[in-house]
Amino acid sequence: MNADLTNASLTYRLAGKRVYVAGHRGMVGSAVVRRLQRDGVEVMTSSRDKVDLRDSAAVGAFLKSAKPDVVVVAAAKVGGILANDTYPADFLYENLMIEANLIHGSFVSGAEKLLFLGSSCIYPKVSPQPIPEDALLTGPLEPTNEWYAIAKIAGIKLCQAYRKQHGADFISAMPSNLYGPNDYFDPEKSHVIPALLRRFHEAEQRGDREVVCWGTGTPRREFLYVDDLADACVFLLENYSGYDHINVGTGSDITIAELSETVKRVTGFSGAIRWDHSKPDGTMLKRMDTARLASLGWKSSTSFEDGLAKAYRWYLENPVRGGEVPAAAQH
Ligand code: GFB
Repeated sequence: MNADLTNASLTYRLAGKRVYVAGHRGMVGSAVVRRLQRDGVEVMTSSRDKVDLRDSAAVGAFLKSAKPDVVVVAAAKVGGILANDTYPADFLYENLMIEANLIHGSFVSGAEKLLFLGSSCIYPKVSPQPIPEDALLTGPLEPTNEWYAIAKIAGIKLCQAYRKQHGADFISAMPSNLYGPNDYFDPEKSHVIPALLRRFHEAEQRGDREVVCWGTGTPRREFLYVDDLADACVFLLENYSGYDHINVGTGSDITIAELSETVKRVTGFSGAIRWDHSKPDGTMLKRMDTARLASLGWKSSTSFEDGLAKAYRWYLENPVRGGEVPAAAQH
């Protein structure tokens, strides 16, 4: 195993390895599975009814018998700003359990490599823009998502601890706000893109005169298409072995008001937009510094217009999934 505590690049090939993707039914996990299968890599998954990822004995037994070479931790309890704020115990407890079980179990079962996925919400509420990796733990978190953020910070620290104590080649990547196929299109609990695609689409279908969006519309967000993240995951597994987590984003952001206008155009809604100021804005700025990943040799390739059109097409073609509660799914 690689015990490097600096940030080393390396060449590790996934070809011929057995890769376990935890959270394969979710948006991120399913994109990682698609990406690996495209390359002919052997992918393993576990079904929720057989292996509850919150159960350490079940996860330990599964990993001991499956013995994957590589593990991708794309499983998590996820949701948008209101879900995070409403269910703090679920977001903290479930995410701590899932990641601790998978990271420890992977170490015990002898995995050669592990990739843990977090979120840009790990950074302080007020951070330099764009946010560099070393802004972590330099200030207070955004209150609406501090529970999820604390769990994700613990996941980064677990990877670093297993590297430091045991020489395990466990790495972490922090994506910006994600969207794409297999997202969770719930009007209340989901993230802003699926929520707005659904709300504007349904309003257009009913012929409504207005659509309500949350907050003031002034916060800025950086949106990354999930297939680009999956590509970055493969890139990092093959080219990075280091102690520090790595930001994954596009390097550009837009206001929520601009996003709403774009969703309005894409869905063909012709009415007005009203802002509900009783709903939280969350953090105002969240664009990440992606220089470290760029210096390793990766950048995103899907334009926002293309990605949004693909996400909307997926929603139209998968109406049932639209309101379903997701299984363990990473966002
Ligand atoms: O996507 P979202 O829930 O995530 O909200 P966060 C982004 C912004 O969109 C906020 C506004 O300013 C919301 O007020 N917004 C407008 C809406 N209309 C809507 C709507 O209908 N639904 C939603 N959901 N938002 C999450 C964290 O924060 O980011 C998670 O809570 C995770 O922990 C995720 O890290 C990536 O960017 O505010």
